[in-house]
Amino acid sequence: MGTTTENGNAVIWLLDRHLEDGRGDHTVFVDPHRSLTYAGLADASARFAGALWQAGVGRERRMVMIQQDTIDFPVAFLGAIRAGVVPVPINTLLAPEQVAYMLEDSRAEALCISRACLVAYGHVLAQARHLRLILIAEADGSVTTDLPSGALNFARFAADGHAVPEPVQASPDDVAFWLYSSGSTGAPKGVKHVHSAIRATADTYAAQVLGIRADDVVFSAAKMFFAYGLGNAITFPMSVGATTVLLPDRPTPDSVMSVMRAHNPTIFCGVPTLYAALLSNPALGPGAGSNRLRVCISAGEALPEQVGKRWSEKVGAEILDGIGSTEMLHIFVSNSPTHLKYGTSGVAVPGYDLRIVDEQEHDLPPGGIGELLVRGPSAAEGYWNQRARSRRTFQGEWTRTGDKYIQLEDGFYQYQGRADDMFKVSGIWVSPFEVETALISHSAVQEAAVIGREDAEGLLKPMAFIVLKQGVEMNDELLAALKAQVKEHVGAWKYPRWLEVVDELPKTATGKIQRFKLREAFSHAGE
Ligand code: 3UK
Repeated sequence: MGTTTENGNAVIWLLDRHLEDGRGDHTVFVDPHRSLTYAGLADASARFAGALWQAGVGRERRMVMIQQDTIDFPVAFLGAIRAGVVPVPINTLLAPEQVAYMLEDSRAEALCISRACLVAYGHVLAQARHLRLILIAEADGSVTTDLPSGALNFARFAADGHAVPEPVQASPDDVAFWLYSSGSTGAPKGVKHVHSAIRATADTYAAQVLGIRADDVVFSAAKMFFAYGLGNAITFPMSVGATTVLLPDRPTPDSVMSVMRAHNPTIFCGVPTLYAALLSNPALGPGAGSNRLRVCISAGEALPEQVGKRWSEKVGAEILDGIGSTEMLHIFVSNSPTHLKYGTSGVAVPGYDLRIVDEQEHDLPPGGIGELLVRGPSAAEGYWNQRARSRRTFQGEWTRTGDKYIQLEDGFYQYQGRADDMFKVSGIWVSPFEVETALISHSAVQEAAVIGREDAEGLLKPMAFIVLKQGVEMNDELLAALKAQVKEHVGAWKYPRWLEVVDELPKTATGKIQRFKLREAFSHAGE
């Protein structure tokens, strides 16, 4: 029919617009080895897009990214979107089995992986059936020749690409990228996000809550492979032509403060565990090392009230706690600089509507505890190849969060825990089920149950209850072996910080472990 429609490819608004508006020479990303301007990023991502096509990776094919936070991350992510290839950033700390699952589930044809991540996953890549392009990115962007067989160097690959003249024609409803989200049971789900969702998070949260400006310098300790870090470090600064500072390594109090001192960011983004760790560091002072810090944000799990208050006193900048999810892409309930109450998640972000419902789906009046439902422009299109779970989570315009909330008399929303048994450690999901599975796979363990228990800071950490096999005695060696088992099989941050040997676990008549009983007895602060 030959109708011309506007190109809804997210890269046009997020990136190419800045060149047309004369901001091409502004710095967009800085990492420990390199920096890149908007014009440089436009060129690098257009070449990367062209190189993907030259390599035969077509539209709608998936490209998994196991990348540290360096300049190559946005080059790959935005280059893929420019080409119509679907980038799928995944957590760089996952156990090899989980990476194998995601490569298989997504049927990814391409993979970008940081050199530092290669050791852990080398054998997984060799077995991934659908991969036909593996790109190894060096931390400093150098061209190296020491590569596993069949793999190519990222920098060389991108440099050799013929830049695509313009982003592939896309509808605002076309799927632009995926992120994996884990649930309480079953395998992780590929969450499909559309092109227009990217701008939607910038127009709502970034513009109206953060009030982000062109002269802001953002530092997100939360990595870009999380929806949280992706929005903080790519979408929000790029929505206004601002700058992002990247830290490829693990964010420790020391590494975070050295970035703060070196780059003086105006906006800092972290998870509650990191704020708590920074507060116990004696070197923490005004601005956390930055001479122009204006606001901080926290998400991933609830920010304990005392952490927020102590930070605000000591650092002189507020932390805006807000709840977001992979399904909604970013934060949809938040505190703001002008409307803030520590110990709550704030109020609905402009552009989003909320409901709190009981088990019969009836709306509850303020003061009632129920499940939080949200409606807004950044909701995902659904889960990849998981119709039943998509139908349960995405109900028409409303997305079920699985979180219990209460609306206080003053209008603020307060988190009350998960509707199921999942909990977060350092902002990352822990499913009791997967930790239990790892424990049980040890020959000494008969049964296991895992709950989240508050540590001295009021932050959740895994606690395990185990029934040992007959004749087995607990000792230091076994304890260490069980922790190692969890670290190795499900992820380093998920190991139980406390381990209690019990004679039996509380169970229902049908044999389901009653974790809530253990929580009632043990979830208070431990030593
Ligand atoms: C929990 C919170 C209390 C809550 C995320 C910001 O965390 C993000 O996405 P995930 O898919 O997890 C979503 C779940 O995490 N949660 C997140 N923030 C808070 N609970 N207070 C909070 N402030 O259970 C939610 O359902 O990993 C966070 C932006 C984008 C994100 N994807």
